[in-house]
Amino acid sequence: MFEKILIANRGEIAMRIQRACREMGIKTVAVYSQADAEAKYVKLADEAVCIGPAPSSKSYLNIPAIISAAEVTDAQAIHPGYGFLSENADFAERVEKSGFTFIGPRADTIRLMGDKVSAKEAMKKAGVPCVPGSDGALPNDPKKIIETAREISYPVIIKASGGGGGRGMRVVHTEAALLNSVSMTKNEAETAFGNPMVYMEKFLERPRHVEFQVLSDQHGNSIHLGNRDCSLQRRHQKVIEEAPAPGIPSRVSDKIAQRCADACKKINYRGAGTFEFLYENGKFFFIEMNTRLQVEHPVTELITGIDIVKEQIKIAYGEKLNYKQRHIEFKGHAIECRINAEDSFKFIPSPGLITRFHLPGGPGVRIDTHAYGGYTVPSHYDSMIGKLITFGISREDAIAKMQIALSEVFIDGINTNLDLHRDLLHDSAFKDGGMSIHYLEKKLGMKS
Ligand code: MV4
Repeated sequence: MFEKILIANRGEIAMRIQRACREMGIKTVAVYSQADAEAKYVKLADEAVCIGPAPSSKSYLNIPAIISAAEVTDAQAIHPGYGFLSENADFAERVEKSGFTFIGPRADTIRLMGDKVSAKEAMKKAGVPCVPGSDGALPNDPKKIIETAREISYPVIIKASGGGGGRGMRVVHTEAALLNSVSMTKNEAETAFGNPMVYMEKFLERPRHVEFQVLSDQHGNSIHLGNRDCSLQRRHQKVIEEAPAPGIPSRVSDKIAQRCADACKKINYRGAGTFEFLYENGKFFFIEMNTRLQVEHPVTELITGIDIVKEQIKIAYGEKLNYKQRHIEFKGHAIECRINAEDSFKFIPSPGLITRFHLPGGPGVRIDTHAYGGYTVPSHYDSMIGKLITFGISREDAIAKMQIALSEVFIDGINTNLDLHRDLLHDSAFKDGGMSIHYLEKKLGMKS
């Protein structure tokens, strides 16, 4: 096994990856910006290297600084976590060219999935059901664009191939608006992603966001770990996730999950991955694939008992998966609340000193956080300061545990979104389960 891994990330996920390494007897190297010099994950690591000033462009996104840190500490592999460089194909390539193992898919796979047109094409070919839409990128010919939209039927959505995660999209309701929308989206895509390619899909009006977790080793074995419902979101930021997605017949979900695992085999995928789908009227439609560890991975860990980070490390080292699909058992229900340093209803970020900090506990309660009383939340990064995850034998049980856990949490000195979570855990639509991606924004009065 690797003797030493460098973790190219910060915050709760740096702590999470360290824990997996420690269990496996692997030494850890933390990298940190000047703003994170006093952070818990820096103190807990076996070694730590400062990689630059506070702005992430100069630190957590600084590829040469991170590779140098791996060189000076003799790390053998680099775990990128999520965000930052985790889906940067050039980073993965430079890591491997420098002689380190990138804990994630090969650079060409990251590149394939980063381009949404090629990702969709690859998945369609591999037998994964996709949203009906244009055959690849839209051509320049206005007649052909109009014809494609008529075939799909309105409303349609124009998406930038270089976008994803909600960036570079435009909904079109009428033919009168079509060509202008296409050219605006192209222009924005060129500016934002340096790639003007756009594609067209049928716009699904009230879908749920349901994703599937997969693991794929370097010996042709691929398994799925079931699904997660991530529909409760605001401005493309997930707020609460859960596994399994409530109310979806297991025969429908299992079939799609198996298609995802089979697709991994076909494209020779390596590592952990997530297939994102829209789910509407009982049907799944693939939209994007994420080639990284996701924030919400703990809900899957709790219902399967599998440590996804340890699996990532074993796969990267070249080990075979220890499980066949038939060994994966799904048990109970898990819910995750993302705790952010921001106002509960105005969503204004609230960095600063946490004066008092009390966490809940008890059976079925998991907390992934780097925060503590006396910690100062820096203003330079994402506002998420931790995740509260509960596991119960049923969804109702997981909800009850979350309600109790939320009633025990106490964070003073900064504003948090805990009151939003307290509200949502008593919301009758949430308790019923299966809300669409628009539910939270409607409830908050944002009119999507
Ligand atoms: C869609 C869609 C409706 N129809 N595609 C937004 C993020 C990106 N991953 C894809 N997104 C969407 N694609 C079709 N054909 C609606 C969304 C969407 C969305 C998707 C998942 C989670 C939250 C969302 C919020 C707004 C829109």
